[in-house]
Amino acid sequence: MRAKDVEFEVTFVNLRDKPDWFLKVSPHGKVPVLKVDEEILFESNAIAEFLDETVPPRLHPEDPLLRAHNRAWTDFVPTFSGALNGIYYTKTHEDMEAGLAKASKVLERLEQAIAQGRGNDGPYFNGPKLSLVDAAYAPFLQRFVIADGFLKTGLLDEFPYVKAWCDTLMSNEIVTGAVAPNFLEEFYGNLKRREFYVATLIGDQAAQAAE
Ligand SMILES: N[C@@H](CCC(=O)N[C@@H](CS)C(=O)NCC(=O)O)C(=O)O
Repeated sequence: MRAKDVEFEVTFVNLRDKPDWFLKVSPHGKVPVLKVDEEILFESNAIAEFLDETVPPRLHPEDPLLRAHNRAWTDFVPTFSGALNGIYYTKTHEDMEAGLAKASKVLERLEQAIAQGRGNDGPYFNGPKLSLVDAAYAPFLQRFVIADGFLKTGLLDEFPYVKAWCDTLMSNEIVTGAVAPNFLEEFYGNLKRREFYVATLIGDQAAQAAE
């Protein structure tokens, strides 16, 4: 919606204390949901595709074959996000290292997709413009980059195409500004509450600066 410059209202939901109105409208009790007049849509991809069909400019490629490729890579997002989360949603340094090894294999597949399958020079997945597949990956990269600022795994340095793509996404305010105003505070708070290893590296100064 930010990329399409459409007027909208956003309500951020505390997922640790889901309000009743939210539980009534969200079939799985998950975010995001989109209310269009009286109609409720859920599931990120369904919402994104609906918006793309109804609000210009088109963010999916016009070419059906390319669009199918993009959708296939968007379907890979749960594997990708699981791999990245598997690095910093860990309780010990050893588990973090194990997560890192698994994530490398997943990132290698994405690296190949960008290096060989993408068929353009970037900097976004489909070339010069942000598209839906970019928007699908960006939130997970954004969170990983923050966590990796503390873990300093250097993982992305091993995958130059993914790294360049990530840098492009993270320098686009349309992408990075889509989070709640207290996002950092919540993000650090979540890591600390769940006693993840990375939380031990987040100094009080960084946590306070986020508040
Ligand atoms: N496949 C869904 C996944 C949605 C999802 O897992 N949302 C998480 C936050 S990213 C959530 O709401 N979790 C709360 C819960 O499961 O209680 C989508 O893409 O919309």
